[in-house]
Amino acid sequence: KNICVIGLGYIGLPTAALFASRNFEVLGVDIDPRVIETIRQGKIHLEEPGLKTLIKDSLKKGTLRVSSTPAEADIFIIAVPTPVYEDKRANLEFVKQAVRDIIPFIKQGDTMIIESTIPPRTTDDVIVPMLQKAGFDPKNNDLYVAHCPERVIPGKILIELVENHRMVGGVTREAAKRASEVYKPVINGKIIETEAMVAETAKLMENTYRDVNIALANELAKIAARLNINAHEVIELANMHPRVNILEPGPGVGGHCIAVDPYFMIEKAKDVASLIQTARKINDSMPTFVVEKVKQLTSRIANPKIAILGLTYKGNVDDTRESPALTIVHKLMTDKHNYTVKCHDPLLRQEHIPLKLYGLHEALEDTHLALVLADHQPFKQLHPSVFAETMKHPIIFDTKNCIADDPDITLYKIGHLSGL
Ligand code: SAJ
Repeated sequence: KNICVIGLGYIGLPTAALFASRNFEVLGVDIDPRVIETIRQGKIHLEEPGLKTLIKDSLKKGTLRVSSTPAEADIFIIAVPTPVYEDKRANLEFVKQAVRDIIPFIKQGDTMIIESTIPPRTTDDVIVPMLQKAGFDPKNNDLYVAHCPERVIPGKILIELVENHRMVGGVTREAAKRASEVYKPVINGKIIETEAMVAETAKLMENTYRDVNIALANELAKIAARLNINAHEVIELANMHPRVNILEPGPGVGGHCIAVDPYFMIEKAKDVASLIQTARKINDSMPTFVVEKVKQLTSRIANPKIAILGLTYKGNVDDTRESPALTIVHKLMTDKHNYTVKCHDPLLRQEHIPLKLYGLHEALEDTHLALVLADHQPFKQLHPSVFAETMKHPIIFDTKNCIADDPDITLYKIGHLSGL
């Protein structure tokens, strides 16, 4: 069977590669000519373990081709981004454009799958009417339309793409069945057939659940700071209860999913989505909380120098989208206290980020405070002597609970700010 995948980002590219590796004929389409050029050269524009090899092999075998324009296929998979407008409503323009772009190539009996995250009811209320206008009748199965959200975690995409359970939400029962058959040959997890609007909402609630629970951990960190209690120890002990699982506090919630998806729920029922809105506010307040604590920690120092360790939205990824670390760096750089800020991130390359990057020693040298904002593996393995030998006064503020304590350093953690 022929598959046309629209959008070759974090989801579309691994999806195209997976199908191509299982000998489907796959055409990957992206509007960005640089993406197409890079892939044609056997390279990729994003870091993900195992992906480069998979793509190289499929290009060599000829099962994967890439292009700037779609072509006829039996199955169309849309995996384009859904950004948010300034007011946080979903911007569906890329999704709608992808539908418009493939309409000339769709024929009766084809399957069309939307993997992009979209607000509840979008498949039925926005996508289906577009197809009806173009002369199709998906409600009567002349075209099989389904929403099949992805659930993969960056850093483990190729594993989770195969192993995770998958929900396929059809506009009709038959559409769900067809979509489920698309994934069956490549997925080990269960495939559950449902309605499009249930799949849309379930996907959003997964990320909202995580956002709300991280907010709870962050609120605990703030309360613990006020009361001089070690929140990390509280969490460890509370989580020994068989039905409790408090997540980890941190510098805020970043990435393109958890910091964004809850707004898609809010926009559809703002007056009743109060917990979800509060959770967003708490998580968005964390960069300010971190900066306040940095101010307290450096209050006796004139022109404090700060080393930032980690700029990505979480550990072991090269993605800075919605990263709270960037908000924190910006706040520090524009603060009246005249902070000198030197950033280090072993996962980022200079050309990908407008901030100047320093090597670890250069960043730490002569600084008063090291602020850890991502739990990259190399940071977890740092020997405390690295801080002790390079810094003026080795004070470390670890917002990701990843640095080992040691008598040679003064270590503060986001959930354990004793004395502040
Ligand atoms: N974070 C915390 N404390 C925690 C866990 C995470 O502060 O205890 C922060 C992280 O540092 C990061 C943010 O939350 O800034 C999000 O990270 P994440 O690892 O929780 O999730 P993502 O955004 O990388 O991927 C999520 C996943 N969703 C769920 O776990 C419910 C993934 O399975 C989804 O496929 C993905 O969103 C998506 O694309 O929707």
